[in-house]
Amino acid sequence: QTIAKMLDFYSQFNPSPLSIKKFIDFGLNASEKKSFVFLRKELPVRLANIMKEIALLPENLLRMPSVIAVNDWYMRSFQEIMEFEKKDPNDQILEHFCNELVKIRNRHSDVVETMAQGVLELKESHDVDHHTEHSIQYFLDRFYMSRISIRMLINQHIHLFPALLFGGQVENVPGPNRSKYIGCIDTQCDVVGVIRDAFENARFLCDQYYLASPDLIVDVARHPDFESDQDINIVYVPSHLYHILFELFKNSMRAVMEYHGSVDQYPPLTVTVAKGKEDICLKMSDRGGGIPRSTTDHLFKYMYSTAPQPSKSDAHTVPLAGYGYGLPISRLYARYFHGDLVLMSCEGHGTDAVVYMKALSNEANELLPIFNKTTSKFYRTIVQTGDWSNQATNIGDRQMSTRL
Ligand code: W6P
Repeated sequence: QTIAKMLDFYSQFNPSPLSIKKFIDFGLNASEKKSFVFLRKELPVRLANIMKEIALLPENLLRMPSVIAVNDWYMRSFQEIMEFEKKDPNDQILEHFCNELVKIRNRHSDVVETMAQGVLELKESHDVDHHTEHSIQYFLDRFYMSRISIRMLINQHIHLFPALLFGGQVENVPGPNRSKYIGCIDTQCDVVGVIRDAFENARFLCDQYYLASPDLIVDVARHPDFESDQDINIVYVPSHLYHILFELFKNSMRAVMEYHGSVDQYPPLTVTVAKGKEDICLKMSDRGGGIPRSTTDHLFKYMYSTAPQPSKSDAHTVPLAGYGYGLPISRLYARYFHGDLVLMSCEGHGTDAVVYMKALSNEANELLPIFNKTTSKFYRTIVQTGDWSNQATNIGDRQMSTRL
């Protein structure tokens, strides 16, 4: 069986999205054997789906050394999981599987930076037209989302069934010692705690660079009928939430510090936390002068933010690094379990960033890219010409009005 044949085979299946609730049920009830049998099919399906899409990238991007490297990692990982296709799940195989997953996860740890490097290589060697830029945006959103999901599956298996630690399950102990974690899901995730944690770490960088930083005010919105002083706990992956908030805090702090210059007091950042029936919302507000409405959308564009990075040796000059891939990837983390990240700015005043999460764990389903005919059509179709007067693609119209 050639690898190309296996890729064709597994890419015919759609990935099976799991909800947070399913992850938890699985973590509480499923045996290692069951997890193994699920993953040896689901991982190749998710890998093959996205590998088919890599193959559709613009040719000149596919030829960039960094993109070739990333593609090789995927090939190798796919092949390694194929080795388990027909294996009988005895203890030795299960342990070997776990070790292979750790290997695969580590192999792919620098994928985001390496793909960004590939886009840079393309920019430096070619003129990137509108359509290519559009394809790359579309691809990277899907590619990074696929990666988030694959890492989630791998992490759950590794955490639930650690191969070498005490030969088995440490998380699944019943009774009072039972952890509130199921894999990387915290069943009582203290939202305000994660907010303060992300704030403190961003503040550390801010203080280093600006020698000052804004304060934080956390405001827990409460329904008047529920006067209880309870913390807001949710079922979520704290590392994902932390990633999003750390990124937002860095952006807000930089805006506040740059906008106000040297003053004694900086306006604080405020985070409002609200828990409704359907959504949990975190609204982070800064008074950092805002950004023009016309640039809001650009902040989520990979090509817009792909500027050559300052070398790592002068790290102290980029503590609150620019809009790298931070915002687009944070939005993917929010969307991964059907939440969202929205920016609303008032130029001349400040910016609100709202993070939405699903309040119900059975509605927090993975949002996954699937590869099908529509996908391949997307990469071949040229960008539609707009039919509103404001669209720059209407070259003919514009010339007409200039002449009049
Ligand atoms: C700004 C720009 C920005 C991006 C993301 C989050 C907060 C902020 N504030 O001025």
